[in-house]
Amino acid sequence: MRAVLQHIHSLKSQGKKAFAILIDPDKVPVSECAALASNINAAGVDFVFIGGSLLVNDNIRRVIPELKRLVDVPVIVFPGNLLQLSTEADALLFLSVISGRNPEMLIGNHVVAAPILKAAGIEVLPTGYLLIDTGRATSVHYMSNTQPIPYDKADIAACTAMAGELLGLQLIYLDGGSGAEKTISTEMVSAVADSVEVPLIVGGGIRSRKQAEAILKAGADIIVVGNALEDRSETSLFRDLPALIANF
Ligand code: 1GP
Repeated sequence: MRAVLQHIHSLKSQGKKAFAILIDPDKVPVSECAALASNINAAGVDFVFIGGSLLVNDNIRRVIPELKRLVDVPVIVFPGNLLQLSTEADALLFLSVISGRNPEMLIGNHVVAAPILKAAGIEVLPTGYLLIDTGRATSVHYMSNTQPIPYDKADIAACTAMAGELLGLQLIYLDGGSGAEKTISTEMVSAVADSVEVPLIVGGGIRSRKQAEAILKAGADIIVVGNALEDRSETSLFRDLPALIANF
């Protein structure tokens, strides 16, 4: 097993939870990477995810190597599409959108990416991505051209995650989409956590310590927060979430 996946497994086997910050590279000019990295290092974030459903400039090419150089934790590409296929990070979420039925998102893009990833030797994290309907269409909903799993259908999410695990995927990511109005329900998180052995990542709409705690208690291994940390009024989350995780 390679380094980042091994680290995720080792945290899980020790009963430790983890906190990933999602960086939208459109919103972080290279000139601001040093300040951001210093916040990340001081706060005790466990992973940096970077990517977006649709990027409107080419910052990602410069931001990934810069953050990799500056932060103390693994930098992991969370690619919204093939144009974000950077091989300069520590690892890349090789996402199959198993909640949907769009063949490009299930396997097509992967065929195109495979030789590039293999040649680069970047650590690839085979991940079953489940998009959940959290009330309104998010960018990933539209851009992936897939139908999300209904909010209250925990059984569909659990069976989908089981199928992903049986297919050999190494991580399951339950996502309500960036900027989701509400988080995924704790019922769904626990149904999925009880159905698979592989580590469970949960994100989308987490804006408070209370929400994060409920999702972790329901069985998430890694929580992902993006939008709330971009909002300067909520920067206390930078302190609160690592503290919550350390005392879990
Ligand atoms: C989105 O799970 C991430 O893919 C994070 O979502 O930006 O709403 O925190 P937020």
